[in-house]
Amino acid sequence: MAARKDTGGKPADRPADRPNVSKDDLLHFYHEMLLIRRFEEKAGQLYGMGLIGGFCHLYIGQEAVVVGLESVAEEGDKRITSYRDHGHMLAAGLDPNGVMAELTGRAGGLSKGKGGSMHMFSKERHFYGGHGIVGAQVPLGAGLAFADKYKGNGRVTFAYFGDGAANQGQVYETYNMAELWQLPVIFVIENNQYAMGTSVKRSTKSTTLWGRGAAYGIPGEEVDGMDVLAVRAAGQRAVAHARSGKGPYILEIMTYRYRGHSMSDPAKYRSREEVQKMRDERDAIEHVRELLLTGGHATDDDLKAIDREVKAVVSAAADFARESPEPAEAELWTDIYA
Ligand SMILES: Cc1ncc(C[n+]2csc(CCOP(=O)(O)OP(=O)(O)O)c2C)c(N)n1
Ligand SMILES: [Mg+2]
Repeated sequence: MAARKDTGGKPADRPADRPNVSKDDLLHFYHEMLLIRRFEEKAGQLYGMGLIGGFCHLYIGQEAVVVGLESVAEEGDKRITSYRDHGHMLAAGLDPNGVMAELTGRAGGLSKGKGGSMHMFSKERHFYGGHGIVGAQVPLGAGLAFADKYKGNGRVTFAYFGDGAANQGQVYETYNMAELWQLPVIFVIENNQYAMGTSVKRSTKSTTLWGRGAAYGIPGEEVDGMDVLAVRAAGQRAVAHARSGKGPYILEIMTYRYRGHSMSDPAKYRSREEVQKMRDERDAIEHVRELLLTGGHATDDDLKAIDREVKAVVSAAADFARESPEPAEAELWTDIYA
């Protein structure tokens, strides 16, 4: 059974010499992670102004997970995730304007303003949601992989879920079937240490979540989710396994969300110091920034130019989301089953 542990530590202590990472890769990671962070900060602001209604779960702090894994995905690979999905959509290449306008419930949104934060979808970019029921996307992800195996098209599916979801029965039924049928699916546990206000330690006796795959014959590993290079390296191993017909693989990616569970979370279950310590010592964007600067790959001015470009994209998305019209009344009767 494959098993590997990353050592973690402060950004400066982490190995900078991981294979297969070029200057362009580092610049790309920096850009993508920053785009997600600034987008989410803007979404938080629009929510505060009353322009976004309903639920809104921000991804700030977890950016390296999806950016690292998207860097090993190939065209046609699929992804499916929970309600904490804005970052996954941006990393999959969905238009920030369409994502932001969906948050504000406008006609220009990816689901025509009828889905909101948790319910977006893009067949073109192989993004299959956005799911509000905890864990529901896990068997659906195996179903996507089943279809690809049936077609023999060499595609893999990334099925993302949280540490809280990892205690659900349907996850283990899925593990069994996925290994039995050797489905090309990568189960990605985004272990951000909390399920709403419940810490993993309070909810879970055996906290090595990836290790549970052993009961089904599925290999896996724990990954430092605050290090995009570690995520990419683990992603390469997982994809090589799944794409070569060896079946599923589990990545338990240790990460952290800086904001509350959703916009309405007072976050009384953890201390300010705990959050601040992660921000100060483990921030994934800061890590890549350091690698770029200390490696001589970019100057402070280069990075400032990227910051400006990202801010302009996000600001344009917010303008688009405010100016896009409300959905027409006739839309009540489209995209429905009966
Ligand atoms: C079946 C089900 N039970 C409960 C909820 C309420 N709920 C929404 S999010 C959540 C916590 C899930 O935590 P985790 O899987 O760790 O994901 P995270 O929010 O940390 O990304 C709960 C209990 C739900 N949406 N669906
Ligand atoms: Mg969680």
